[in-house]
Amino acid sequence: MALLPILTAPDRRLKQKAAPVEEVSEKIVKLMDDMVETMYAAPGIGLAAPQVNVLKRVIVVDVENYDGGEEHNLLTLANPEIIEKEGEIVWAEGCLSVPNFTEDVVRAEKVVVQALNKEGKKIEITAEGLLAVCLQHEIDHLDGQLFIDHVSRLKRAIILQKLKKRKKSE
Ligand code: GNR
Ligand code: NI
Repeated sequence: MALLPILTAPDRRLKQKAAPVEEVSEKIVKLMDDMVETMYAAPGIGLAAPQVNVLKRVIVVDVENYDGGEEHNLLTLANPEIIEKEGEIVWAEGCLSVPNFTEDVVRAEKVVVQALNKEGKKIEITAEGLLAVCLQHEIDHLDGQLFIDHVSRLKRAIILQKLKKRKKSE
């Protein structure tokens, strides 16, 4: 297993659409394992492959990873798709690719997600609350979207300017 570096905004590689996985091959399983290790180390409750500079539709999620500890409720998914959504929820979201900022984002309160699991089997996940929020956040990454794309233009501009300044001073 290996820790992967996480891209931070602004970065055009975070704006690209990721390609579907054709088969959950050994290579994809290795990517999933490295992403899980990277997510827990960060610590984060989710991670999408484009954040580690791999343009494939792979995400990992564990919303019980509050303390960056052990595996609690881990999902490792390829080609996740929202097939049903319902209701509205506002959550103060953060992102490992937008470090040290949080903003309220409106999402669906409940979602049903179809995906391939680590064994390559087609599964369906019914989620609500934080898990639903996190799945939508990760699937957004696969389409080149960050949570700041869901806030006002002014807020987004301020955050991006601060991120740029921070990058320059590094
Ligand atoms: O660690 C994370 N926390 C979080 C909090 C609220 C809503 C979404 C998230 S996902 C984020 C990790 C991340 O950047 N995943 O892409
Ligand atoms: Ni994110």
